[in-house]
Amino acid sequence: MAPSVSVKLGGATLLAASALAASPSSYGYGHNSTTASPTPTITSDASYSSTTFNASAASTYLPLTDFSNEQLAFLWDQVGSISTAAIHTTVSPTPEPSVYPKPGYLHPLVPAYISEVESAKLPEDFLWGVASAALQVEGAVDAEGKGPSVWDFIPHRWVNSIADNSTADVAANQYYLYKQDNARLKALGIPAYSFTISWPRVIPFGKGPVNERGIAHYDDVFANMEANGIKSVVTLFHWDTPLALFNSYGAWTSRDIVADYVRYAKLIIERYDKYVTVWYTFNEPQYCNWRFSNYPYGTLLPSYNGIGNGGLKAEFLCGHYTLLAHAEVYQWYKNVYKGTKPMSFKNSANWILPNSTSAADAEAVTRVNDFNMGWFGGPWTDGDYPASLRSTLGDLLPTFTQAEKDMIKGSADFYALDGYTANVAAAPPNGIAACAANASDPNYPTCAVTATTYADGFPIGPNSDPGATWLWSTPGGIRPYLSFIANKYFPKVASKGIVVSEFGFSDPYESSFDTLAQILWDLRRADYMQGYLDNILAARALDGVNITGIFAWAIYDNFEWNSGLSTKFGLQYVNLTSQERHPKASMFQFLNWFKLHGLDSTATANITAPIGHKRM
Ligand code: PNW
Repeated sequence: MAPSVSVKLGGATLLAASALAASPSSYGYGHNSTTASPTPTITSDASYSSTTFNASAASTYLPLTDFSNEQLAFLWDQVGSISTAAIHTTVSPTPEPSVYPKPGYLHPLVPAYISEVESAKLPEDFLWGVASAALQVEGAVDAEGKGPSVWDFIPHRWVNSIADNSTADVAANQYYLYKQDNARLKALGIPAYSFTISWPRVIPFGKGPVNERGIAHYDDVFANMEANGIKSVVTLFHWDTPLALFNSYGAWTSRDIVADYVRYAKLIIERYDKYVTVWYTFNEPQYCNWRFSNYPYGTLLPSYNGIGNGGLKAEFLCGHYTLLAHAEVYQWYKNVYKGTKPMSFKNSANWILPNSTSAADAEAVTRVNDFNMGWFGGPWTDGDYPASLRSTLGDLLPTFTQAEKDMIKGSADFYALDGYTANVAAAPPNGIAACAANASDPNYPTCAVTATTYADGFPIGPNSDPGATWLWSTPGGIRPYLSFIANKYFPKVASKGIVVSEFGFSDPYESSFDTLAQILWDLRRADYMQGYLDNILAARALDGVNITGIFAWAIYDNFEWNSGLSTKFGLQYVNLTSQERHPKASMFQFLNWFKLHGLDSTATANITAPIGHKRM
């Protein structure tokens, strides 16, 4: 549920819209009162001109033409004061241990879930590794000329919006520790790292000049990845929209974002394509309803483009511009730049089970799929939105021209699924048709009720941390889901391939453990890893789904958006004081699985731990 919005005083925080709306009449200018005030005489000095000010009438642009240091300082003042890490220069790596502390036979790793795939092997070109996102791991948020993103602003200015009141100011400090992190990946034998570039680090205002120091940083990151022999899987945008673009035109609710994003994307692709194995334009545009756009519009940030406080209008405008921005980059990359690396975007979607055998619940399942996967399914279908979205949303859903549909259609080389969990869906009590016809129905527009318990009330799997109430461990869901996507929902994707681009787990109350020993044996995450990996392999080896890659979330503990630093997803623990990283049992579960099913390597030999009943 979205936290309520309140305004923190101080800094250059924009005034609440309600306060702005009240100001004109209190000064006697520009109101519509029938008892008209006399025309004000401001001054007898003719060099003054006067106008009728009315901030609540602001509807579109705050021109963004000033790219000065002063304007950058103004943006950071809008965010507030930033914490700096004790380590704030790039650290040279120290040698990694030759063997890491790991689980022993008294509690071996979780045994295999699916015996039929115990000897199945992955092909040589199978791509696998761990994942992160810039905002969640980098820290150093105002260092070396970076501009603020909306995700720097939110923790500082939106009171109580982050469960533990933490910020991403320092996080795992990857900005300064990447050399050690890459040395660790290499030593563990992890062949690829899926990470993201911070747009406001490279272009501090989102548009306008490029920040040389930001570019120099990523130059080093890519060079260091290459030196360590780790493949770079790169996402261009993972929700950290430059704050200046919110101030200027409402970010993802304006078509202007398309040109600004495309310009940024081209810069990064032209500079780093030679290093990159796979490109993702966007992370999970499904969260256009939340992380992209359900920001404090009209309160902490201006409300442009007639979107009021956000809501459905913002959500579907955001999705629309995201699809256009993605497709434009894709077509440019393939047809103009002649890029050869696979390109797609990452989708957040889950396996949906019907709550009963009724036709209404089956339709509820279809609607959930349409409003998640189908909304962004144009690249794998006809370039347009599903009919169910069009008929339900009407004018709330923007329309594509035929040329735009043609641009979107086919604009992805494979499907990328961030598939973490599952859900049970039921038709709403008043029926789907009544809900779909009524925009004020509480279940509108999906018109399905989703749950994490079966009809009998039993949970669909073990729960995760209270900071991730949406996440339940459901390894049995990923296998049929992958078949469903390949064979039924997006059949055109079947030959192109599916990458499981994120999956991961947050053990309950992990942040309450106060010794390293308690933290390191993360049984639920280890079990989740084994269960998901076996089921993904079964989809590939037994069901014939063309799975071409697997990435675990996350490389280490990080800033989990509105849940802050206390909801942990890491395969490595991060000591937030010393910034040391320690592989958890789940990391060994993950690595041993690839040792068994993937290519053997000397590095992975160092991490072998006993599995189940088999003594090593
Ligand atoms: C992903 N769901 O988000 C994001 O890409 C990461 O940034 C994030 O840290 C990670 O998952 C863990 O939350 C998701 O409701 C958010 O199914 C929600 C869902 C899935 C993924």
